[in-house]
Amino acid sequence: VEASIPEPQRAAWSRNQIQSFTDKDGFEKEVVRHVETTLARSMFNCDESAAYSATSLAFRDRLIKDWNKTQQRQTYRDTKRVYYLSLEFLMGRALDNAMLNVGLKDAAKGGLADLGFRIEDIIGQEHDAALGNGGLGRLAACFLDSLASLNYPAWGYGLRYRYGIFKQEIIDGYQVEVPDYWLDFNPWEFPRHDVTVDIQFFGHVSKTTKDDGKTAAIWEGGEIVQAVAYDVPIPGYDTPTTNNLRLWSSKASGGEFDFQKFNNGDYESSVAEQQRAETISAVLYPNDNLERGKELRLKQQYFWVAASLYDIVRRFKKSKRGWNEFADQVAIQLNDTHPTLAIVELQRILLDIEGLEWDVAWDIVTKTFGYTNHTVLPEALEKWPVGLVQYLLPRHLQIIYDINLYFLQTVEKAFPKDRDMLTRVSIIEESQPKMVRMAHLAIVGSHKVNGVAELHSDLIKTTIFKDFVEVYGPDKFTNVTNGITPRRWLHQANPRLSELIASKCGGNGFLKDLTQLNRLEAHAKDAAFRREWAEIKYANKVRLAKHIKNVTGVTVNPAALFDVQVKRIHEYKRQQLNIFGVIHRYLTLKGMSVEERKKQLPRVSVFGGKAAPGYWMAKQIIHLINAVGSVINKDEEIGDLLKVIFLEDYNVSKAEMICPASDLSEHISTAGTEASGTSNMKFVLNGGLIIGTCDGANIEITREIGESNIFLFGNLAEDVEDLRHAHNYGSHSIDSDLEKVFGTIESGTFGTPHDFSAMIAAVRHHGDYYLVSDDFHSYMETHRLVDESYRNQDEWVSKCITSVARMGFFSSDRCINEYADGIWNVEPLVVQE
Ligand code: Z15
Repeated sequence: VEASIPEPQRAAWSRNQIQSFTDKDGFEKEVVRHVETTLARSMFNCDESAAYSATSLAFRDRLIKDWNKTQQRQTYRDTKRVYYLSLEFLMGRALDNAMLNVGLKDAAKGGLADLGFRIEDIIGQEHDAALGNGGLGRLAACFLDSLASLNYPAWGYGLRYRYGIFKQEIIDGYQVEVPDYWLDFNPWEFPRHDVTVDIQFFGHVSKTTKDDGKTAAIWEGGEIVQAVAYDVPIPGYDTPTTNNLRLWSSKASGGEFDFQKFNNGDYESSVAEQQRAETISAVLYPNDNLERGKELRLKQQYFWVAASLYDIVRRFKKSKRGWNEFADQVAIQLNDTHPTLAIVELQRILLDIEGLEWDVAWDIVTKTFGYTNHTVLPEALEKWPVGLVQYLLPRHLQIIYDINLYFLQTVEKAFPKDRDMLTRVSIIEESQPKMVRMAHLAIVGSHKVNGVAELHSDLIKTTIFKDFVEVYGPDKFTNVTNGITPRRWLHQANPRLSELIASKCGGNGFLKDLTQLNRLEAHAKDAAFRREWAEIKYANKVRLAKHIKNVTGVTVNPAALFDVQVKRIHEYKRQQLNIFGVIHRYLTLKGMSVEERKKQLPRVSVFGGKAAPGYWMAKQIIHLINAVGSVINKDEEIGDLLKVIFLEDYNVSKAEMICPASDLSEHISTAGTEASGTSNMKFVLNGGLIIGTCDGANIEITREIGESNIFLFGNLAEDVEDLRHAHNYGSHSIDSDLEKVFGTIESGTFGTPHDFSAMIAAVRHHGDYYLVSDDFHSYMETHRLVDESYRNQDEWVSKCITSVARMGFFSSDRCINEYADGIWNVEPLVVQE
């Protein structure tokens, strides 16, 4: 169809395209047009929801043009493209981001005001796109923003879950999960019913002899599920580049109904079959840093990977290049091991369908893939039972065995007679049942493996992947420290601070070159600047205080120190350490005279985060936080001196309100367990300080901003193993202050003590794996330092300004440029306007 339209005609059409709005009046006209035609409503009953829809549609129209042009440009120039495969994209809201990136937020603000709306209320109408669990999914979203903003030809590939991460409600202090049905009205996605891929499952493999006498494998039988593409435009900031995020949705192949069955009167089973197919993309697995080995999850992985690879190969073939150029045109990044089957699938395509020789194909495969590891926690490392893979993907299992065979042969040559080495590095774990180790497969099938912060990248080389460093040498392993997009996490989340920074940094250039923040450093000692800075922080705290009042009914004093820990609830992240610390603080206040109390600094401890629905201990932690809050918050003796808030349903849009309002945030994981952390960066960039352990990116943040600007405490990663050993085989004495906390819980102060006995037992009797007791004293001492430091507001605010000035390194732009240089070998596609 495309080719049959003569070029002059096409050129004429593109010249005559309707021009998008460029100002307030143009915007208003578009809103009215969309309300009255697209939405078929009258302006007389245009409510906030309709205004949101129409505003989104107006901006969407603008994006579509840039998006089309970007795709045309990338096709025409045909340079190397990056494909970012991620099972999660935690995008949050799109409208505000689109307005800022396109640069017409002020026009929209004025236009909406004319129509009687406040822009914040309209932005607030949007439902978060929450197709992710936490850090890993949000990192993918930040990467898409940077890829587009830096003009890289890049695609994201993911799954279009009908249900994203569940909504969390807190009922009687307990987490209750509610389904997140988010697709009701989503102007940001475009169904591509013409872009579909048939995906095969089950069946069997037979051998056939080809014309040249060689044998080839044929995978036949089984069932087919159809993948349908849904495209989401990803606008870059201050550039016309608008990339594509392609999400796959599953449906039964062969249309709406199986008419054969339908006509045979088997209506019900034909509908049932359709529903079974749709189940594949129905729901995001709500586990963060935990793999549960469910069959449907493996189906999701293959469905998404196979559809994406088909699409990538189809696009490559359009260029009419030879296979020897594939890896020069295509870089595929595996976000964790979830898409590792892509390695096997590409090898299958090249071998079985394109007829390449094994070695030729394998060379292409390994040059194409890069693998990012995000955790060393053993419970998060993916393994699939061999039997399950055999049943679901029989041909892939054969290929995995062959990959393993050739790999082990090379290992054997390098390490003759080292049986243990072979057992350790094998892709197949010889356990009962046998398992496919996805991380091993990902390493063997990629040319680079990276961790996400320096400590983490060192740890994977010395622990879980140690043997592979011996096999491949150290150069295959590298570090790319995570980053965040300053567009969303500063400019959008904290517009007033962004504006103040711009006034001292020579305009908005810092949003694209975050190192320009260093121009702020000179102003840290300027009293007037500090006042403006502090005033903005205070206003952000007032806003959060209002939200807290609205959703919990608790009044908090915005002048208090806001101490925030928001992230997934996990024992390794140690929210239990925080709440034990809060109880200790409460006991200390209760033990004081009225006079003494008056001298104390008021605090608000804010918690937020979801527990995986099956993670019982994490749910107990949430319960304890709420139980403690409900006692302390109504203790009149304590009043403003201490409040404990659990904010329900923490998500991206709430993070955008919370980060700018924090004075102190907690990043207190057991050393060596948090691969990087990224909210630590968000909080510092918004002018808050950190209390944290020497873990993940905290270490590099400290190096950048200076030791005097961060509150570090606790044992080091290198000591963790010995401490754990001592707990289990030596004597294990619990910190005496922590014992007092336990005693208070056990006395029933916060409700039925039995509810919390498992949390206490984990420390006292079950080896205290996360070193809560070992770090408790140093944690409390460090909190005392925080109080002392906060009393000197001039010094505190200069610390905050200095820290922000030194945060340039943590932009996801820097991070993406490192991937582009060191792993993908791709260049930006310069846009000539
Ligand atoms: C996840 O959110 C992370 C790692 C994982 O293995 C899974 Cl399954 C989910 C997080 C890390 O815990 C966090 O430290 C890191 O900052 C983030 O990925 C992005 O790299």
